Amino acid sequence: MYSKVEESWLNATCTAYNDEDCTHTFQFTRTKFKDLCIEDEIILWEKDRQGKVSDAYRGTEFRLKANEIVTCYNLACEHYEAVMRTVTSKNLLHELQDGFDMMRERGFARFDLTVPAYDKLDFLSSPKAAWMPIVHACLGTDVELAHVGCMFSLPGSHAQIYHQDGVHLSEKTQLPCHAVNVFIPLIDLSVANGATEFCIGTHILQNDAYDRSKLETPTPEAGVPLVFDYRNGHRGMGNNTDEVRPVLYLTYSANGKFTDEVNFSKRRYHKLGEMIAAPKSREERQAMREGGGVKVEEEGELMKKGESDKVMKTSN
Ligand SMILES: O=C(O)CCC(=O)C(=O)O
Repeated sequence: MYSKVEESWLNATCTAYNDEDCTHTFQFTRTKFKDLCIEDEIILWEKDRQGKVSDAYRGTEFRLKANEIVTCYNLACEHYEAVMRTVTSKNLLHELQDGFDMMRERGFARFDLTVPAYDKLDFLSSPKAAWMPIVHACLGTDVELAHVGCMFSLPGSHAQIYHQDGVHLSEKTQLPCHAVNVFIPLIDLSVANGATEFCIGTHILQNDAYDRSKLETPTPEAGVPLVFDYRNGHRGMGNNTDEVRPVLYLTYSANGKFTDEVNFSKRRYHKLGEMIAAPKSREERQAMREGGGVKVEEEGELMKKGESDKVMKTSN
């Protein structure tokens, strides 16, 4: 991860984890960019990086917990279904390509979801979240969580066009990192399900072109965060499995330094408006019928009176 001090990479190693207050301790080392071979870029993920990433870092603590992964996964799926149901019911499929505030297309069969329920999940926005020491080391103490979303790649999605999420803030000099993305896969990533491909070193000014010799495709397990400079070139690969591939992401910026008006603009996208509720399941309908204890009694009464036609109405 390129960071504040001159042109250097920042390597982070988790050396301790405190069970009581759930905090992580990291040891940071810096290497001058000019002294490096390309393998030294740190994009953080679970896999061993030539001994730089300690066992502690690879431990189970440095990731979302299993129940948190399931919660985020289910919320993303429910949100995707709710948006698609609403878009279909409101006859707005033709507007999907332009994007809605709640969901934007990012390539064939790949959607960027804004899941409102994620805003209420404290474990995502917590200053004690496992990835925060790294975020602070890159951006300084004063950081803002600018956006939380989910990249929802459907079975059969295509590889994306190579891109950077944000531009350099200066065209002339290489400035320190002003924003990072934290990607957290909600299933184990693999080449088959379309792990994100990164082009190492492309966050350096005038070094941003796609270069096959600089490609890395980390395959972290579910819940393991992957932190990268907002200017780093990358693309989501195609999903050739029959399972959706949701990747939660958090965008942090150095406070006051940067607001992304392109990706997260409220004005740019159509508002989807009120969501259309899902039809009730068989179980819910059954529960409603049974829950209406009064109705059951009434039904009994009505039956006695031989008014069976009214019974039919109340019980359906
Ligand atoms: O889905 C992915 O793996 C990456 C998505 C992405 O980079 C984007 O849409 O900007």
